[in-house]
Amino acid sequence: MPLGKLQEDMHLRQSLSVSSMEYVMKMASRITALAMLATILGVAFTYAQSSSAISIDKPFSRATPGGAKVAAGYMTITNNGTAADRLVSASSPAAGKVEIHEMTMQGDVMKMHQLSGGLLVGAGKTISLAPGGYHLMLVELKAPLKKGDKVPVTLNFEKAGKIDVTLDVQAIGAPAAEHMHKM
Ligand SMILES: [Cu+2]
Repeated sequence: MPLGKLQEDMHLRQSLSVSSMEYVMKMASRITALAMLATILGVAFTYAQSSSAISIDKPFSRATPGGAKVAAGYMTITNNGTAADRLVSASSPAAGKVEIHEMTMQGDVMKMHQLSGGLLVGAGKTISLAPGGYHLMLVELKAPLKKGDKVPVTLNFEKAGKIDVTLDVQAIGAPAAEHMHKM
């Protein structure tokens, strides 16, 4: 309430001979209402912040050899929240689509498959997307990736929502697993 209005209100009440005690009570209830409103806003603010429980570290990719239409995206995903979250999808203007993959050893052979249900990140857990394991797969690359390129990717989490990251493109040179991406 504007101060001017308060003063006017006070003046009016005094002129009407309302007991000062009643006036104090009325003001106290207004202040209580304001305090409650502040608390509600505070809770809403905290809730909004908790949607950023996910943090992403060191997102990177590697330069693609000539003609390759796919590239992998790596990063570390940490869930600082108290509830599990799930990376459900991703997209990038640099690729036709971005899939979430896992690479596993089957005997002597590295195989990868798409995680159609997304990638679960438990409360308080850190998951590494790294060569030889989980990774994003940028499919239908619009142009080859060169060392030094910055590739924007939007991650879409079930709870945290959309998080934009930038893949730092490093040199070709690659851990053994990398060439298996040529599908
Ligand atoms: Cu893959």
